Amino acid sequence: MPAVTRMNENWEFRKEDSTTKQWQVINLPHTWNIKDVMDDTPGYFRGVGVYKKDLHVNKTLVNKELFLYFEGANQTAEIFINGIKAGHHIGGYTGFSVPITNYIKFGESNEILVKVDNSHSKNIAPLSADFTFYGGIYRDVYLITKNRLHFSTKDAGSNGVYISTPSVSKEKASVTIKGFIDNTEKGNAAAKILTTIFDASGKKIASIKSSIAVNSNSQISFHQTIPAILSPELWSPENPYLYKAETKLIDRKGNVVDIITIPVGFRWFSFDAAKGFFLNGAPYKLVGASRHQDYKDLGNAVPDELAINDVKLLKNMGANFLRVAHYPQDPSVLTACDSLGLLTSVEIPIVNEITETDSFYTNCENMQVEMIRQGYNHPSVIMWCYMNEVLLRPQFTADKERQKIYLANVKSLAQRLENITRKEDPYRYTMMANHGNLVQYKNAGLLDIPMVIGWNLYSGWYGGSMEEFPQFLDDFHKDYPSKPFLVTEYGADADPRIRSMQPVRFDKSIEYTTRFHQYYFTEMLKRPFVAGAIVWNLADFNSETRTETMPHINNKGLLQWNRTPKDPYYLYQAILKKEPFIKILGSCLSNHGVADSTSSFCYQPVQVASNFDSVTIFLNKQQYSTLPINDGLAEWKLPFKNGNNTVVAIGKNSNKIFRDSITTYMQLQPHCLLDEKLSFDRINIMLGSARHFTNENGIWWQPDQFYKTGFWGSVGGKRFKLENNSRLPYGTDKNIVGTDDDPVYQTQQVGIKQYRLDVPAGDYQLTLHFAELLGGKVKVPPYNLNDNERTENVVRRIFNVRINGRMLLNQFNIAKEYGLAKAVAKTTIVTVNSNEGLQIDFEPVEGEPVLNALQLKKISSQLSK
Ligand code: GCB
Ligand code: CA
Repeated sequence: MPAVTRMNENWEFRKEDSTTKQWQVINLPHTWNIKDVMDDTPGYFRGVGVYKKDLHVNKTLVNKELFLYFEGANQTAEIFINGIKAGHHIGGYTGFSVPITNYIKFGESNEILVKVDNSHSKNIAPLSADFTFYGGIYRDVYLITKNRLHFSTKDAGSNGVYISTPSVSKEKASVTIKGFIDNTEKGNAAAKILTTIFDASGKKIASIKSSIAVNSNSQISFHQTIPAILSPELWSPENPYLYKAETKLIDRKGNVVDIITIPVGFRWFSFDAAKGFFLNGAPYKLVGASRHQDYKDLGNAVPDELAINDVKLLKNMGANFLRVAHYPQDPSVLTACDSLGLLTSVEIPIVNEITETDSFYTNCENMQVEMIRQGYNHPSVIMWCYMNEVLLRPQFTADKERQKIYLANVKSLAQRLENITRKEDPYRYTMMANHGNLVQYKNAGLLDIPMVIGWNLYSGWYGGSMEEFPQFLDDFHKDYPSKPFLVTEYGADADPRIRSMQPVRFDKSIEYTTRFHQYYFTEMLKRPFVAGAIVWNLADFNSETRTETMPHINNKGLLQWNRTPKDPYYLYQAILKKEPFIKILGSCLSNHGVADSTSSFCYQPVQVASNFDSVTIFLNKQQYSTLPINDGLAEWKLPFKNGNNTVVAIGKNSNKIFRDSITTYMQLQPHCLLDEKLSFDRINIMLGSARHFTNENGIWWQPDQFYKTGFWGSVGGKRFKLENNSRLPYGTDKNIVGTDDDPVYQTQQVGIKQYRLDVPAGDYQLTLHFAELLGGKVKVPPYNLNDNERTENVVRRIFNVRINGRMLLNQFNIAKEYGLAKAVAKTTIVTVNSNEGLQIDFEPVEGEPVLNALQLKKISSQLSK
């Protein structure tokens, strides 16, 4: 019998070029990029990493065939056994098997050495993308021991046996089994292949036996058909019923020499351009999300349990679809989709652009074949895909004639991949995902190639308005009435630390994003011709080149990078779940708020996501209104008091009451800082935005206001806004060096004259925060359609800052003293006398003064002295 042993433990690792030459003991999965993708220095190590391990091979195995199986190493790997090269692989996202028998010393210890290289290669996809190309052996490695007569391990990293269900109906289903057998014995072999189908309870329901003969040192293919399994129990996300096919290879003497077990799901499906997707004969809207494979603190080196947990989280959201994007992922993902019930699409990582070389094309074709053969046996897969937004960065923009050739090459590569896919797997659909430039894809002839079109649409996020989204859906359907399509991506960033009472496009607030999802999803539900609604993305993920509020992270996840749910996740649960659901949205309740003028209450918005018709809300045992739930949500404004507050939301249906409750400690800040009813001890203010920001340590920053006598706020100036930038509502998207609280520094008030805080007498610690936001070359991450780089003029800015008349900063020049986009904090102690308040004056010397943020903390009160 064959044996498969996981070989993750006790490897040694070092970077090839490292000066120390020190080996470090590690376990797989492993990546060398966990830290450097998160630091303030742009870029991350892309080069060669070397792994080695001693493998003792028992003498008893001398008549066996041994293979190493790598589930994934990014992005090329060379394997050496006892110093001799045994194999190599190109492409970071598919598995591969390396025959090692000929290099092994039996009964001894053998050195396995693997060189992995994640350098940029113009011949290997992806060339560029909005995600990080972490290097390493980042998935499991196995040692496979087989008999000399065995199901082939040479077939594109597959297990050598392929099951299809060419025709399925309620009445009956057929099963075909195909595969390859290798014989490395000295003599010819005669054998039997026995495939048995078991139902989920383990009952044998069908079987087929065939005889084969294989010459020495050769391979044969085989083919079996089980014509009819009657009244099959159908597979669907709602009922992921799996049969099991067990294919045995039995030698002349009757010994089982190899065995492959494959899950079988009986289902049929189709896409209809007018009516959308159909599963098992009924209309079925595909709803789900894409998943990237990385995880906080682990990079792409994620153990199977966490990958499987992602599938569970998606399933538990009420979804029925996973877009495995933008590359094939760990095999455990598709296995989990089969058994938990999620339909899937899988794609190879051709993203943004191609290279016009034969080796690029061949590598893409190989990836496509590996993806299909390795994923073939998963009933969850319904589509094989091959390009994502391939015209996002069309090369040769300055030379239109040359660009025509480039576009023709993109098209011919698409056609090659399409042809291969249809040949490899006639039972699934093909798809490619495009960004929202219809005309560009139409003119390039790309809309005619795949069977299904995916659209990645972001109006109302990167630019434009949300209303352009349904318009696009209608326009495309009108233009291409016979082309099935789905929305393969839509989403908006939600930085879990940012909230806003006045959410606007691209402010990264949770509130804007919740609204965005509600709107987009509702519009897709209204349109049967939209086959699917696939959120970008299930979880936040690393994209090293991104900066913005959380540098290096794309925050479009419904879950945070560590998989903590954000509000939009609950919104989907409310809309999709069949069982009663009611959830008070967490981010709406910050622990801080500004009291109203009576200083007794602070009115806070409270959102509840639910699938009840209406929900009644209680705060501190007092009942407030019952509101209808519209598209999954209702929102109240409730008066929170200082101290503990308990919110209860209640939904009723005919026979039962369902509730959710939360208790939150609210620290009310007085409306007027002089107010004695609520003691004031600190205030943290961000200028230049309408955001609230709570950092990792729970420090709450509130937005600025204009000063009025008796209160606090800024005098003069305006919010910093980048000129000619239609994407950012305010502030900069630059990474601010030296802080994790980037949003505190990314916005500012320009031309500020004064900051005044009417505070009681006492000693205070005052901190002023600055960063020079303008100047220098800015690399713009790949999603920006207009330019890859912008150059900002350096402004000359010199100013003085006085605190109650005393000079704190004389001739202050942030850029000169600290550099650009660097967090600068200036702290001082001030004594404020009665009826004096605190006044900070900004005096321009050259250019306009700025202030990014301010913190005031009471040290003592003079009254209590
Ligand atoms: C896209 C890309 C995806 C990006 C996403 C975004 O269209 O397909 O790779 O991450 O947009 O967040 O901008
Ligand atoms: Ca795995």
